[in-house]
Parts: sequence; structure tokens; C-alpha cells
Amino acid sequence: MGGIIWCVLPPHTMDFSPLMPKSDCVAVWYSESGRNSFHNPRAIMTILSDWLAAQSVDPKLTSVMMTMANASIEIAAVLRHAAITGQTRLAGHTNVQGEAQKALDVISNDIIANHIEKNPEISILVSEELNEAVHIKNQGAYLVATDPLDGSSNLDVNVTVGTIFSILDARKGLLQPGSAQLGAGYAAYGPATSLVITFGPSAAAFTLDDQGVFVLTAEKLNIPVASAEYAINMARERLWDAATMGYVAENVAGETGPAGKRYNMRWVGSMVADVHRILMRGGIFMYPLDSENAAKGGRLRLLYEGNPMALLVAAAGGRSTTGRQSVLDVVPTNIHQRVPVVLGSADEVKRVEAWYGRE
Ligand code: AHM
Ligand code: MG
Repeated sequence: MGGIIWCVLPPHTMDFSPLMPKSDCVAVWYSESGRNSFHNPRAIMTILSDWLAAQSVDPKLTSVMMTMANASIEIAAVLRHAAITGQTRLAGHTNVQGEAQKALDVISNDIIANHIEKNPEISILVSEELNEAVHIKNQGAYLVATDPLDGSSNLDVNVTVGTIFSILDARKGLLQPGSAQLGAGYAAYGPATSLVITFGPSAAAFTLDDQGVFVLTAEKLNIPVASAEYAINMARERLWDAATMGYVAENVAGETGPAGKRYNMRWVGSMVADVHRILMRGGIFMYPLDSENAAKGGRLRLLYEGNPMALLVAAAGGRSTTGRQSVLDVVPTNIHQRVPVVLGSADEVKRVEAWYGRE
């Protein structure tokens, strides 16, 4: 079915093009046989800076959120051209975790470091790509812990990757549990760039528009309590513990098993993409302790992967666990500490907790 979109441009617009984005219009009129609609996109949109200004949160803290949003806009721009500029290659060295760094891991880290240095409210940066915490000369009250480019092993296949971050009170030291976080968020670089953030009580989602502005697209995320979708790297099944084996076996059994319903499995292999799906429509994400990663404490990092994602999920009504305790209650002993992570729809996480409870 076709229709005509009429776009009213601002006065003195000189560079009109038939392909110009609709968000440049001060008003849009759409007509289709039997259906007409009219709206002014600027009048109904809430942009990130306005939304942040309306929160009952210290403006210094909202400035930290804005700094991370601005860094993610710059990273998104680099990613768009990375295949053309050859930046999806390896950087030629390893990080403190012993993992091969991609050029874009390093570039993303540098972009974030540059933005953070310019914000006087931030005094400490912890990054997956930096061996030690960096004490910036600023005297600011905030610490940012970040995975600058999560899922970077997916870069060469153009799958969604992301930036994850956690905001803490810098005066309370480096090793604080996730429950002490003052804010958290991630940017997901997919077909659109999404920014999902929380200051604790609720989580909001924004989408980057053609002008490089984050527009509010979901004010209060709400993870459904029940779900029938799970995300786990099934190739590691032989390494799992009994609880993970038991829970997943029930899901695989579907409507004929004790769960009594048919499940579906999704695994992107980018935590940001998998958790974004869960925040939008429910499900459970699992990277449990297994016989291979147990010596390291798990696969994912606590300060800049487990904690921020667990805070976002809790703010959206979901739940998180290591199997033994809430991810948010783990007290870290080092900044790059790893942790088992299970999070998402409350009913599914409770089933996993019940399996661990049987041990
Ligand atoms: P990274 O921070 O080095 O990118 O690693 C984290 C990633 C997560 O995004 C993802 O959930 C997991 O590691 C994928 O692990 P696997 O390679 O076992 O699929
Ligand atoms: Mg990561």
C-alpha cells in the first residue's frame, strides 16, 4: 500500500534533497487512501539531554552519562566505516586478560579515555583494555568502569557489538559491589545504535537519529517475568555443572518436560546484543561457571560486564545470579575479576537458582 509523505522544512532551508531524513522536517503529513496523519516530530520527541535534565539525579552524575553517550556516538561513527578502513583487524597485542586485541578495541578505549578526560566530574577510569585503573588528574567524584567494545570477535562479520559501562563513587575505591553502582548503561551498535541507561530505579532506551542525537524510544523497560527464550553457548555443554545441565535439559525437553512449554534458543555471542534482546522482550542469558573457566572465576568480567548488565536488568524488573548469589552482591577482589552471569526474566532466573539450591 502506498502513500505520500509531505515534509514541511524550516525557513531558509537551502540544501533540500528528496532523500533528506524525515527528522529534518518541522512537520510531516502522511496521506494514504482512507488514512491521514499529521505530526511534528520535533514536538513529540524527547532527546537524551532533555531527559537527563528532567531526572532527579545530581547533574554531575548526568554529565557522566552524557560523556559516555557522546563517546558511543563517536565509536558508532568509526564502526560504520571499519570494514572499509581495515580496522576490523587484530591490533597485534593482547590485553591483561591474555586476549588478542582488535584495532577497534584499542580505538574505542582511546575514544572513551579522551571523552572522560574532558569531564572534570570523572577521576578514575577502569577499562577491559587497560591493565591498571587510570587516575585522571581531575578531582571528580565519579569512577567509570567500561568494556569499550564488547563482542569484538564479531566485528569481521558485522554483528552487533557494544560499549558497556558502570558508574561508581570514586571516593569509595575500586572494589565496590554492583549494588553500589550509581548508574550503568550500554550502547548497542546494530542496525540502529541504541543507548540503554539506568540510575537505579528504572531503565530507559534511546536510539541515535540521523543528526547524531539520542532520541528516547522506551521510557521504562519492563522485562516480562515469564519467557521461553534462553541464550547460552551450547558448544560448552560438556563443561557445564549439574545445575546448568539440569536447567537447559528441561528447556530442551520443551512442552514434554517439567517446564511444560516449548523454548527457543538464541546466542549472538555479543553480550550486549543478547542482553538487549532480553531487555526488549524477555528471556534469560547465561554464561555459567564451567570446568574450563572455573579456574579464572568465569568468562565475563564483573566490574564492566556483569555489574552494569545486572543493574539494568534489575531496573527493568528482572533478576541476576552467579548461581549462588545476586551478581550485584559480589564484592570484587580485583578490577578485572571474572564472574558467572545468569540474568533476565525473573521466573527463569529463579528456576536456575532452584537448580543451584539442589546442590
Ligand atoms: P569480550 O569482552 O572479549 O568481547 O568477551 C565477552 C564476550 C561476550 O560478549 C559474549 O557473551 C561472550 O564473550 C562470548 O563468549 P563465547 O566466545 O564463549 O561465545
Ligand atoms: Mg566484553
